[in-house]
Amino acid sequence: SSTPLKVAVTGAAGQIGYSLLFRLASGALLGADRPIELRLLEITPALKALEGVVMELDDCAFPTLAGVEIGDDANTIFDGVNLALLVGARPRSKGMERGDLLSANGAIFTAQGKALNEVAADDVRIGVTGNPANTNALIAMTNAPDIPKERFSALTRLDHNRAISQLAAKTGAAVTDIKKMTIWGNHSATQYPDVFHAEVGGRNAAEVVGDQGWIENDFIPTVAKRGAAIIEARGSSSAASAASATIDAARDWLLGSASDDWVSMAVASDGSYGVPEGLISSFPVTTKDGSWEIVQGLDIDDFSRSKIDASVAELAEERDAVTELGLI
Ligand code: NAX
Repeated sequence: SSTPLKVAVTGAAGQIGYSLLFRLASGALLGADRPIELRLLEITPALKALEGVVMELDDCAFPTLAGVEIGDDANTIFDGVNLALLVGARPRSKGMERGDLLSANGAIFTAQGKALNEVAADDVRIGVTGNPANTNALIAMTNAPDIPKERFSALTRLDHNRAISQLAAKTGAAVTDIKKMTIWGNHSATQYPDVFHAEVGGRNAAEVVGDQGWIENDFIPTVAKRGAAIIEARGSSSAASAASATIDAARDWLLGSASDDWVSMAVASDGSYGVPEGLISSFPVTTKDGSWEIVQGLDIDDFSRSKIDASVAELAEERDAVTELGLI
């Protein structure tokens, strides 16, 4: 169809926004034949900087960019959007307690959930990148009662891509030879990147690696702490890779995952794999026509069970904290 897809991006003047908008506008989401219209939400003090970014978008003369609207009012910006990428969030500043961080983000994601509920298109899909992503998605979902719960997801695709990259480097395989990677749980240091169901060139990845020590002491912590390593090296948090993963996740959600593979998405649990219903937790999912399904029937051994349980326990704690704060 040549009707532009209306895509909202929040935090559009931020670091991730600076990579994300240009990729979206150049056709990385839906290809060169489908125009998109960008709806960019920022806080008032960042609108001037955002105007500069829009000048640069104009200067790219992207054939697939059908229009750009910017503003600081969610009800205006989210009006009729088909896809909302919620990237903007309140970062943890020095001396900020966990509860303060959850309240600050709670204010953002309750308001944005309500606005989406009011004005988004009937087919809207919402992807949350801003941290704490899983719990922010839970807050937005709970504050948007008229939007089906399965339309909300939080981003663990960056973790998924990091895990593929690490496994490819270890085994000497190409990233395209790695299939069925899974991130379980929270997008945090407790996440569990699972190679036991992954494949390298069609063979079981754990068997190809043949080194439980590497999996436990190298692979898992490297993937889980990659964000911190990037900050240490670059002086700022991952941005281009986060933007790329945000697009990968949205593209696969809308257009479907490959038939011989799955992807990781944090979605509302239906109780699968013992994850309490309603928590936004990362699972292996297949996607098709804008819907996702949790991959069923995977054997979870004791090692994986304890890792999944630990991350899910953290999600339950975050949910309890935002419940106590009255945000959900
Ligand atoms: P920046 O601080 O560069 O940009 C955030 C932008 O959001 C700012 O321009 C700010 O003005 C805006 N903003 C704040 N409140 C807003 C509101 N109520 N409405 C609209 N805009 C608002 O951060 P950046 O590096 O772009 O990261 C954005 C978020 O992504 C952070 O929460 C970060 O922690 C998170 N990340 C999530 C990742 C993931 O894999 N899920 C990985 C990368 C990143 O760390």
